[in-house]
Amino acid sequence: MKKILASEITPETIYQNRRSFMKSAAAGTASVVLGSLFSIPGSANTPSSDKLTRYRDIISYNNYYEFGTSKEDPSENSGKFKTSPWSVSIEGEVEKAKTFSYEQIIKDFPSEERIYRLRCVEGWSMVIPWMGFSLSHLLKTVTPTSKAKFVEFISVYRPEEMIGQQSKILDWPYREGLRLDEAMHPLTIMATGLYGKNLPNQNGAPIRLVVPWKYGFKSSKAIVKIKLVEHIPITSWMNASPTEYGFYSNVNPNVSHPRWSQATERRIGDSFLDPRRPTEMFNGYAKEVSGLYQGMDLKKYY
Ligand SMILES: Nc1nc2c(c(=O)[nH]1)N[C@H]1C(S)=C(S)[C@@H](COP(=O)(O)O)O[C@H]1N2
Ligand SMILES: [Mo]
Repeated sequence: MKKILASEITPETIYQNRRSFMKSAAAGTASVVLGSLFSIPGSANTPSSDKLTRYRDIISYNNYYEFGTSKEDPSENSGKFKTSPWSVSIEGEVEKAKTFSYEQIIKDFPSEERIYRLRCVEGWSMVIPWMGFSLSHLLKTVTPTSKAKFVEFISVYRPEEMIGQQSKILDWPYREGLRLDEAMHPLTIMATGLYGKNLPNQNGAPIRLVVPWKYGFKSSKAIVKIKLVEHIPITSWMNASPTEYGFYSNVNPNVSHPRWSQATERRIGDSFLDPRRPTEMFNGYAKEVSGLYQGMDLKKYY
């Protein structure tokens, strides 16, 4: 047998081996399990048959302004960030506000694999095997009131540990928002890991949002508070540049950003000789989510 060098054992190798093992172990009895776990469209696979982005690219090419504005800053500056203890409070227009410890979340809401493409408005994309669970499960436990129309996501504010928060590049803490029905959609997840491991700090540890049909910036990292509200929230990006960033931010090849075309994208890991790939409407989830925007002018509500 060929000896495998330690340097050849990448997270991808381990992950792929474990996946094929789980698949064969499940093959006999799993129709029930698979039926329930993977019944959500797109939950088991990306809409296209895209190759997974390499682990080392996913953890070294990041946007996370709390740790600096260039792509390598988050991996270089987030090593000392403390993700334990951690808790997430859910409050606002709810019957019973709650604060969950990270451990409680892991126990109450089992994570499953979701392979989603993350497309940044800057024009690049990755294919990431997330571990996570539908946000709707978490929101149902607090029972939103009839006034709850939007959900606000507030990331951690800790300038002593987050060097980027020492300057006013954004109005800290980072804030994002969704309409309640978008937040309740089964494709919207709270992610706790990737490649079968806990989230690295630079990818939003210990827990982040992932909304696969919206641009990457809607997927907030290091969330500490989720607030259900009656009125449309102002997000950090809208506040920084209202002409460039709207509330909806759905992936849409037909509506361009003032600085970057949204018609095509460069897949991270491709060579610069490879052609850019066409961007898909709603990042490939048109079938699942276009109903949420029936009758809306998506050029106006960008
Ligand atoms: N708290 C916080 N969340 C954030 C950001 C950020 O600066 N701060 N950047 C966003 C942007 S612009 C993108 S493209 C994605 C990148 O996620 P990734 O680094 O895991 O690929 O995170 C989003 N979430
Ligand atoms: Mo982004």
